[in-house]
Amino acid sequence: MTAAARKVFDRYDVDGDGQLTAEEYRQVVAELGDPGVTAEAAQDLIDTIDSDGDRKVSFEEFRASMGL
Ligand SMILES: [Ca+2]
Ligand SMILES: [Ca+2]
Repeated sequence: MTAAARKVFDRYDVDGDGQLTAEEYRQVVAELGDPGVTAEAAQDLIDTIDSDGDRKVSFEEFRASMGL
């Protein structure tokens, strides 16, 4: 399951720095066909998953959000 989570994470981590930002999330969702996500909505989602308060999502935080 960790490998599957890694795959999803890597897809969203566009610049490959190991952190998901709201901007990267928006970019991927737009590519998937929904350009209507606002910066605010994207940041809200990131903040929901973010547990250390840096407003970005690390792989550990991402995995924890999936219950893994
Ligand atoms: Ca990144
Ligand atoms: Ca974080």
